[in-house]
Amino acid sequence: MKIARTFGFTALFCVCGFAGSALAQDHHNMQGMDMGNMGSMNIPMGGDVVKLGDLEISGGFAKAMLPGQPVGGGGFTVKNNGSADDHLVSVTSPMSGEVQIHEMAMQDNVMKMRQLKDGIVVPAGQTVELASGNLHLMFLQVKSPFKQGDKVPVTLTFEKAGKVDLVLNVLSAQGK
Ligand SMILES: [Cu+2]
Repeated sequence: MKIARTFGFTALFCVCGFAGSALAQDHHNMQGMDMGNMGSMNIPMGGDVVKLGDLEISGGFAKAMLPGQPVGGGGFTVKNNGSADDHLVSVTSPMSGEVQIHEMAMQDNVMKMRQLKDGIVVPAGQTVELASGNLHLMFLQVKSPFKQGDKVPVTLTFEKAGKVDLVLNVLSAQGK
């Protein structure tokens, strides 16, 4: 897998803190990401399991931020138990001016992250993990830096299933 081979590169830097050690340690998660049935051991410790229609959302987490750091990272896992695709359209949080959905991808041999302005598809019968670095949430204009043990409320909007509130548990800066 191309991404896995590039973990050591400094080009992996991502301002929301997903590059480097977290990616290197979790790259087995990324490799398993397109498999529909993730073992629970691969899901980071996080918030509760929330059900919304056919969707099951779990493992909500955010990373602790350094004082003065304006941008934070986080994620969750969403499983689509239904027979129709759904689509995560947007994420908002009262603790952040804007929440973007990001992906990291190789571009000209450099790992870059970009905003997925159209959100992401959650295919029928599959699990999508915004947690392992490839896909993640990025919190912009964070009002006060997330501290380990804090809770970050977010609202997810899905095209079919609608809106749901989720609480992200703030883990260490390494996402552990
Ligand atoms: Cu990012």
